[in-house]
Amino acid sequence: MQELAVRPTFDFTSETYKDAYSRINAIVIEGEREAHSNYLSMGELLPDYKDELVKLAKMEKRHEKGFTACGNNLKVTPDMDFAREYFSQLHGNFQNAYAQGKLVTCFLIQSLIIEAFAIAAYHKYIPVADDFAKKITEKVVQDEYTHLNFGEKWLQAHFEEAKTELEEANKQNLPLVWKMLNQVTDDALVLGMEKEELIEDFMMSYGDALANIGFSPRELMKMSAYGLSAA
Ligand code: PL3
Ligand code: FE2
Ligand code: FE2
Repeated sequence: MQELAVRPTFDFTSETYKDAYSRINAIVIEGEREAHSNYLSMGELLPDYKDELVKLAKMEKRHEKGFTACGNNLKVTPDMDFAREYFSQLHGNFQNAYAQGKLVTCFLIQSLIIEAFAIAAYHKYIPVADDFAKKITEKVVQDEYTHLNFGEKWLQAHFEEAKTELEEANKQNLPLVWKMLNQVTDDALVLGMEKEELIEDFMMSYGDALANIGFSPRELMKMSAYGLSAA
């Protein structure tokens, strides 16, 4: 018997769908907007890589535009106040780190945590998205790998000096990810994205990144699950 690909269908015009979308879409738009500004900030701390970081920032600007179009296409108004509040703690931590010149912490927050978070969300969204959003998200997720990879490479090259700060920054910021995930579990489910699968995908990218940077399997297991029991 031939197997049929099962693709759940959603009523993209229902009020329930649009209501959940108004928050998830806003989070994604705000995340892309902050990513743009974070890469520009990192370029200030790292003059040698400024051109490259400005390039990454421009990609984030394009992502922001793409996801704004996705909301428009579904006639959804993104709840940007909700999204700003949603990111406020993580963004505050980034800005503090930047103000103190703590580049390693900036890398961990933006290029590892936020990019792995985005990759998990986009991966799980693609199979359940409307056709318009699907095309856009497929392109975006490729870029996010480039971003994660950039962070990985830089941290790998500076592993010895960066290790302690990475562990500290992980401790401070990873619990926020689980908290943020819990805040959107219900909305994500309306869009067809399951919490357990999001966690799994996040752990894969984040754990792989930590391994590539130089952490031992034991260290990275401990680090990538930090604070997860509260989720
Ligand atoms: C940077 O390039 C992009 C930043 C965008 C962040 C998007 C976050 C989307 C969150 C909605 C679903 C929760 C996924 C949780 C994964 C642990
Ligand atoms: Fe992005
Ligand atoms: Fe990115």
